Amino acid sequence: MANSRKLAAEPEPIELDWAATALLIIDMQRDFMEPGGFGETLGNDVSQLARAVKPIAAVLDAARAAGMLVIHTREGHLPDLSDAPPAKVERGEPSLRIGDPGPMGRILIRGEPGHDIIPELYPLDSEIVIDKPGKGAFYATELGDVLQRYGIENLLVCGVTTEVCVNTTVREANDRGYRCVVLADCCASYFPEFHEMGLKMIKAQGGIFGWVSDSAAVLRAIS
Ligand code: C5J
Repeated sequence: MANSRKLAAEPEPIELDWAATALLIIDMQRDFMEPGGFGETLGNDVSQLARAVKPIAAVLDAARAAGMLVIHTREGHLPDLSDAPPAKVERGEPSLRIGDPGPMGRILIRGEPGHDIIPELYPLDSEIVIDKPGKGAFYATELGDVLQRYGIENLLVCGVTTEVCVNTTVREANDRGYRCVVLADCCASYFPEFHEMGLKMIKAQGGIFGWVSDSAAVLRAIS
């Protein structure tokens, strides 16, 4: 992997020090991706998210081959729900609420099958997995400490959903000084129009929250 090579991106190409860059894969969990999980209980069509899996797998393979730091996140709560605010648990009219038993175990609870990452993108033992109770990956987690420990300055961000956990994490990261490059085809939303808007919000105004690129550009740059 070249130490620093320009990555095609919007609003403009960006030069990254790859040794200071991590791949951050947000919430590619069965609870969001598969029927019977949290996403579907909220009334969403989970098939909308499948399109991101192959592009993420390609970037993940390349990142592993290049020796890049890989971090996976999972949204979920402790079995006693002590980290789940009532305002989150009680919201809306889901068919099953957070903590209720469902076909993949208790909805959005750590340790349950539905909370785990989909097999296609399963973390290696050597990779970092951050469990987060919120939408942003920095809130109430060790992510900030991990990035500092590894000398990370730049994040390639993938995952679901574009406008919720991806956008929230990018905004948190941007405020903490990280350069975030969101990979458009490696993200997805239950609402295609929110996906498009979520990406536009990141790269608007000269890249107010970061940059938007794609899997092909990353493969060209790091392979
Ligand atoms: C949501 C997420 N959509 N990972 N979580 O509730 O985006």
